[in-house]
Amino acid sequence: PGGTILGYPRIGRRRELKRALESHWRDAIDDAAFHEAARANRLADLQRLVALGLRADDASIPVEGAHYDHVLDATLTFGAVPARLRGRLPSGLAGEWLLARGAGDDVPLEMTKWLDSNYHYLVPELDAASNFSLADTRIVDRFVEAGAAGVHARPVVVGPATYLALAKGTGVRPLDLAERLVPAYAALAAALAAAGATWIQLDEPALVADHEDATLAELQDVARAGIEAARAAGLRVLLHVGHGDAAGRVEPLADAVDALAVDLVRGTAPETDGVQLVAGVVHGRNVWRTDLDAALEALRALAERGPVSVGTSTTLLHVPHDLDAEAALEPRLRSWLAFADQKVAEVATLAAALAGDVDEAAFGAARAAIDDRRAAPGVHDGAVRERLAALPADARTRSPYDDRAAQQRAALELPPLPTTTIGSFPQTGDIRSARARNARGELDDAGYAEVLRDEVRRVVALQEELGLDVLVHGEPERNDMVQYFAEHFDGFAPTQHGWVQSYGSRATRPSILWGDVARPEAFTVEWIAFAQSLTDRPVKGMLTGPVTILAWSFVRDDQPLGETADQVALALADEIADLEAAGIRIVQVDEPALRELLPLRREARPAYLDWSVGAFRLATAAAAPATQIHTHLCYSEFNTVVDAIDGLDADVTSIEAARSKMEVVDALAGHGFGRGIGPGVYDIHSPRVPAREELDELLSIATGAISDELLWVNPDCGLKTRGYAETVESLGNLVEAARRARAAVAVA
Ligand code: THG
Ligand code: ZN
Repeated sequence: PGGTILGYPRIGRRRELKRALESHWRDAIDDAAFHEAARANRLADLQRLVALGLRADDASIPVEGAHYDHVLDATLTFGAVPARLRGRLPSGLAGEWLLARGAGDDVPLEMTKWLDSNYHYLVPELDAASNFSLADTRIVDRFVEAGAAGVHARPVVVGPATYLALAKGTGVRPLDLAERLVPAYAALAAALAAAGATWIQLDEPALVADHEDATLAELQDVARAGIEAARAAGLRVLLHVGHGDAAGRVEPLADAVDALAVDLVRGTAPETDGVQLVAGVVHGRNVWRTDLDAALEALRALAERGPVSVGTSTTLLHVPHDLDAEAALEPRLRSWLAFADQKVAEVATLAAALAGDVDEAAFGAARAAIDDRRAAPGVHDGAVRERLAALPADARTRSPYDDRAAQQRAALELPPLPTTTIGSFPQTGDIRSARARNARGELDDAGYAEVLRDEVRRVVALQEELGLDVLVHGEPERNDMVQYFAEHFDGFAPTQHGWVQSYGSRATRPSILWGDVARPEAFTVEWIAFAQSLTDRPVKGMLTGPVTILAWSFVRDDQPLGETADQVALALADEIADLEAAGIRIVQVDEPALRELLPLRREARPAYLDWSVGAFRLATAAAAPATQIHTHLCYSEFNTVVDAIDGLDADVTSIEAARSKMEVVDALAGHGFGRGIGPGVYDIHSPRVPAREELDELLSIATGAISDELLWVNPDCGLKTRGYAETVESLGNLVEAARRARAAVAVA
């Protein structure tokens, strides 16, 4: 093929799929109406891809089109029903939603991040009795559907090695199930071939992650078995290994495949002479316009070695649909950008150029945009750069913890085992609708601010009544914990329609970090100080940390991430200084994405941890010793980053622990973690109210392992997605449990 992409956003240009999903979930539309909406959305995307210049007749266009998640699609396709639901999973959409969302006592499949992205997939749940077959024909049906619309498409499915590598096994090692799984791939391939398919795309990103040598060899064998099964059925196979460097990982498979799609943005071309290479020169993860000159040069060099076609470095699932929807973006910034549709056009332009047909206008425009960006005001801000260059040697160092802790104890006078929450309180329909009315101009700024202040009053009063020790203002003014900061910093631009799927029907609008970052004026102080004026108990200032702000934005690609992170850190340091000046004694700087950006490859981790931990320390080190710095991390895989968490040097760290029954406290104790720690005592991901016995049990595990002076009592995470009824009851139980634990500790 001339040019191709490895995948395309599925949520719809105006989030049509989100609306269809949520309507179906609340029974506002029936199965037929849902299927029709999903079909219309898939066909609109196919037509768009043809209009943008991909060929409709030669399998250049991928078709995937999941309702909720492509890993869930594989689970359903191969009938990998979890043991706990075997024999009673409803058919059709009801079964799909049960796996995705749970119902009653049936919990959903676990959700986790797809590689190093902000996309969450549903984890296959396998056991020794797991069996696989072609149980569902959605992948075949979507190929046929595309054909009826005039597109001879390329079906896409997660390959067997990656499917098993991403799965969770109970009583079985998932990779040991490969011999049972591969025949199901053979059945799928046969069905596709019978329906007229000529190619299949097998996605095997697990091949580029970090593995023991033996495991890597095993993954390669399983990937090969999947490829051979598809070829035996008469299909040609495009093996896609994006999200990192495929060199050194895919060479043993080169003789088995018909084409190999590799990520040339983050990796290098493997030595696979003679194999058709789909060269991923157009970045699938960021939003910057491609340097077409450089890309064409790279393509021509590869073409000397063997057959080459043009591709994206990964699926385009991780970027928004269309830059043309962004009417409010500053035109100069817009000229530097490419969203999914613009990237498809770049692929087409490069494919034509590689074939000898160079569109001088397109190349000229790309060149001009790149030159313009380099020299544009704001991209390099002298004041920001001078400040960073002049940092003193101790800019990342606070005074010793013991000194700080003594000063904080005197300033805060908290009881042992202090209680607090993570920061956000439920975002009620009233708040969301006030924000929407304010955006539409139907509610003026003063009226909107009054709605928000009322909510802060309510949240503070509620926390006092419940008897919490360290209060929060509840964050009603924030749409999103990153976008809100981007909106108040120089160097960032928010988007209007730049939605990117996070999981299921949920999406975020990552902001574009295009220039040097600074904070023109304080923006959280007004809210925190207002909340503090309502109570004598300490109110925490709430900030999002530099690593998380980078992880959940589209970040400039013209300087190392560490430099950008330091700029964000100084902007946050300015905000902390203003909070302190306003009398705030505790500041929390959340880093839920610290783990997410951790490189897949072990050898890249020390450098990452160095800049990420360094940026957090730069943001917080200028705080007075008496100011207590908290941080919050949203995951339980504590072991992988325990040294980094220690390195943050926060006074108090809260962390998810309830779902894993406090497993982390052993890791903490083992590590000798010597600062404040709040392992979450209840899971906020479900509306369940934790019972008294559960809280007592978790707290006794915590008090057994952690010294009384260091232990805090808090939920697992923020309460933004919860309702008020269960929140009040759960927090009431939490405060009671803390009191009982205090009494027990005092006796001991
Ligand atoms: N903010 C950002 N990225 C994130 C999270 C976040 N990534 C990881 C995690 N949290 C993802 N979780 C969610 C949870 C809820 C929603 C999105 C991601 C969500 N989105 C609304 C929706 O799709 O309807 C839109 C919210 C809005 O108006 O901005 O509910 O917290 N950046
Ligand atoms: Zn959290």
